[in-house]
Amino acid sequence: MQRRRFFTHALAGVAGALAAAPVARAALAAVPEPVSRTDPATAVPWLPPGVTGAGRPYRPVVTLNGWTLPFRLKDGVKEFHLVAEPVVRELAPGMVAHLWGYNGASPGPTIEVVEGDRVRIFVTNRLPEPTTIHWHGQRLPNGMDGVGGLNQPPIPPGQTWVYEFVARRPGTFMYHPHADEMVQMAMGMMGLWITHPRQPHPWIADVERDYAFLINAFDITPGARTPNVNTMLDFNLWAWNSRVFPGIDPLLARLGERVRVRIGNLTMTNHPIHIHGLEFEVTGTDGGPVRPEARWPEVTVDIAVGQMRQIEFVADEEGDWAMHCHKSHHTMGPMGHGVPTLIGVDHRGLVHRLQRLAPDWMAMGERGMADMGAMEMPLPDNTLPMMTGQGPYGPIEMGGMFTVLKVRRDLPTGSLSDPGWYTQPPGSRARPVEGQAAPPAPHPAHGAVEPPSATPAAPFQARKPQGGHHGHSH
Ligand SMILES: [Cu+2]
Repeated sequence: MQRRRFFTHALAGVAGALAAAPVARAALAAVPEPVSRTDPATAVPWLPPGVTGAGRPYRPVVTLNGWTLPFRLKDGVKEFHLVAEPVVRELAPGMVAHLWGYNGASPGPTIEVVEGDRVRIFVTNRLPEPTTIHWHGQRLPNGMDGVGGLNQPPIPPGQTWVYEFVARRPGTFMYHPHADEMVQMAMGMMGLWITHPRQPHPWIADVERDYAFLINAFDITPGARTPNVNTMLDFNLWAWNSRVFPGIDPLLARLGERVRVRIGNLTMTNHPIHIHGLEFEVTGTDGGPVRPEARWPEVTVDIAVGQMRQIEFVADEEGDWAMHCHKSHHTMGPMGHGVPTLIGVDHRGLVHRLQRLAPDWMAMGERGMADMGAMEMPLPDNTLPMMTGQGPYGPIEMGGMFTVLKVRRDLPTGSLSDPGWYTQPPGSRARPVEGQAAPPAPHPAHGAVEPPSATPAAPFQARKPQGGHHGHSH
């Protein structure tokens, strides 16, 4: 199979070859040449150049840490080519995962069309087992719905099949396999589908920024690269578009811009997505746009398994605003489930005895886990820390489903280049109060506070740090 690298800064070249050059060889072939991209950076969105045969012009969606699949226009039909295949995905700097995806990446590229478009999607199966694609949320003929065994036989390895239907209603949708589904989704097979309205729609606002991502999760044993595909609930990597903090790009908006964020959940649990600093409304779901009189303000939206939520806000407050899943273990990197709670447990005698044998040993977790965000713990290769990320004022102590919404007065229109950290106006940041030092809380081991009930039987936890952290032990 021929591969074409998808250069984000040479979009016109790719687009020209695929969409606007009817005499090009690719345009005459029975199946469009697949386009592949492995770079995990957010791509400048792809806009079809001069396509008038189908659909009105639209403002393209920005796929967070992803990209949009170019199409070829053939006799008024938008033709796409998806290749289901093994991929190597960087989840964040320092960790790659061996996943399955589409066209070089997990998730696969975003498909973006206009209401009323006739769409033809070629699907080549380069996996070692059969697959299908289900077009979640679409109105389509039953034989195009992609449930293996029910709507079609599964696509055997090595074959290319074709789906064809009209994108009948505007909205936010997704695609994923409906064959060996638990395995194939646990391996990262999924993608977004955006259908823009053909006419100005009373319930669909024009926005200056339109972001989209899928929530997904993996269970990868620290040190390993391939997900455990039989895991049902105990996932340890909580991702947006197969990226985890600090690998998730920030969402950018200029002060006063109207912003839409489209989020779909293909994990096995719900995710309450929370944005700091402003309020939003849910303006649509995978069932369609929400009538304006049926909306209410929120700062957190719970997205259940298999749901999509489209939220909108006006970015009218400057700053760096946290945006994250509100389940606190979903904003952490991989951790062992066997770590006991040690807050309030006095390790001093034990640490002294251990240190006579090994001077570097230290106790961990006695005062909470925040130390872990600051120290460089020795980790297995290809493993991310539990808590990480440096902000302008120190460690952010996050991982997993966390990023930053950056609202700036001077951001250029449509710019996707990170403006750096926000400069707070003088005197507008929380500050210490002089001369008000509080005495430390009494140590619970000396009787002031009940230790957590789970701790008496818990084994002692110790980690050998790299140099320079001796001050943490007693
Ligand atoms: Cu979550």
